[in-house]
Amino acid sequence: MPNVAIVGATGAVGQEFLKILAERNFPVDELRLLATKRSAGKKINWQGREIEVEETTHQSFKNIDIALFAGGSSSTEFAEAAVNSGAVVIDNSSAFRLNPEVPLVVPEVNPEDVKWHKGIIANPNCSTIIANVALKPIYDLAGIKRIVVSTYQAVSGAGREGIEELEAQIHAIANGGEIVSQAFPYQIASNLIPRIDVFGEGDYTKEEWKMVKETRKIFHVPDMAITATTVRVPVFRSHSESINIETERKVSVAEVKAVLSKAAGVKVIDDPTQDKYPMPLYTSDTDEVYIGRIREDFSIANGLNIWVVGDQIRKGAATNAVQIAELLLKK
Ligand code: 2RA
Repeated sequence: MPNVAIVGATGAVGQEFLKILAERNFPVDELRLLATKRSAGKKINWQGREIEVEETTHQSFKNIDIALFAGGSSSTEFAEAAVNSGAVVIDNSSAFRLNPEVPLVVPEVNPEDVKWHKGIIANPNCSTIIANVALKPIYDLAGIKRIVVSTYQAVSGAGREGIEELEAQIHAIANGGEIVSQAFPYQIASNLIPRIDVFGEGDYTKEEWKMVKETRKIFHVPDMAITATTVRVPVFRSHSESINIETERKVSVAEVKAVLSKAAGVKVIDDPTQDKYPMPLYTSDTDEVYIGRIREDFSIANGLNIWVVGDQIRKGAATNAVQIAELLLKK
């Protein structure tokens, strides 16, 4: 059984790693929990074991086979040390995602890319993973000419701080109190913020470029026509995405529903007569990517509109990383 380390074990994604490793019965011999100095010494119970959180150092990875990095700056600081110690790093930060030497993997889309890793495998951005799981069956069915995606991203994407900030602001609005905004540039309660991460080329944000560039890399289509607008919404967990797709080949809505219904990792909830469609309140804490509102886009010859929702911390981060670890074990 592999020895596993979790770097960033006390954060939102790190905590989810613990839950998912247990739920999926991932075989673990030693589990080493690593975090910043501030969290060192904390005791965490996992599967009947009491494990003390240690400060991450360059020496933390001795005898570790798989190192799950939850994200953030620790990846650039410690991933190389983990690889040099012989571990395979599965990294949830954006540090290595576009590095041509590093596979970027969504197990439902490009599992074969795990095979050529050189020590690091990158876990894609949360909104990219959720979109890509939904796009793959349509890509295989009809080819894709162009994608226009608009996201409605939960505060969990900004980690524990984001979740606590929305909670505090809702409380302040209800009880009268000061609204403090630190995790986000503006008040998020009762608001939408059409800016996630920093602005970059062409006035698109880094989050928008992640969706474009990561999707191209995962699908191995470097010139895929894709554009994105990413928006933070006052929802705790689960990102939602409106995706407009122009397919290469004309397909009926019935055909699309049929392939999506059978696709790995997907659950279709789509019954307008019963008012059924996916919503973030009900998809949180689950691993599937939910798809509904599947309609023809009548404004173009081969157009489709779909509505996609997935738990950002699970399939958008921790579950996808653990699935990559499972592929590694199979390999
Ligand atoms: C967000 N994409 O939602 C980020 C998290 N990886 O902010």
